Amino acid sequence: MIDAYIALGANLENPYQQLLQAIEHLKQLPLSEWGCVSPLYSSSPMGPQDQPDYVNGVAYIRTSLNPHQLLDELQKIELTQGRVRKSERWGPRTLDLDLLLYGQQVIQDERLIVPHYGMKERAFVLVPLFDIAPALVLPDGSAIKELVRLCDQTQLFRIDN
Ligand code: A4P
Ligand code: MG
Repeated sequence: MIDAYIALGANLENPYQQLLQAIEHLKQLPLSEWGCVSPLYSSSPMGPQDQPDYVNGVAYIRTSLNPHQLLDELQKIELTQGRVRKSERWGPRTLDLDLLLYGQQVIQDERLIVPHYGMKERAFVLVPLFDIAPALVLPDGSAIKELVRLCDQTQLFRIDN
């Protein structure tokens, strides 16, 4: 079993409920054991500003799925929850599930970049990841604790849950 961390994000059609529903789906992943989910946060949009605020969080699972099988499952959940892929980069979505970390593996192919390419700069990923894995070190040696200290958290608000 491999430790995997998954980022959850949504900003359409009751994003808070979208995340709760996604968590229920993640608990049902085949060949996997549910770990936990971070507190959820509200964050202002990165990218185009003419879209609603996001709800973000990070989930931890243990899995025997290989990384591409896991990505397939995450994309199935996105589609179940009404995700329509549009061409606009960083545009609004009902649910985005990104594979942040798959053990200490580094993956770079046409379908998958792991660790996720944006995670080291995004407070809405780093802060919830730190909440559930404060001692985590990325494959490149950077400590989550240090990345959190450096990131801009001014647009991030914890939702009581
Ligand atoms: N892909 C490659 N690596 C991965 C990975 N580690 N995890 C490929 C998941 N997918 C990965 O993804 C496009 C393709 O990326 C997939 O088919 C997969 O093969 P997508 O979900 O269709 O596209 P996307 O998510 O719109 O693109 P992108 O560039 O990944 O968007 P981001 O970077 O996820 O940004 N603001 C706030 N506050 N909070 C947010 O959560 N999210 C975004 C989306 C923009 N602004 C945001 C937030
Ligand atoms: Mg995505």
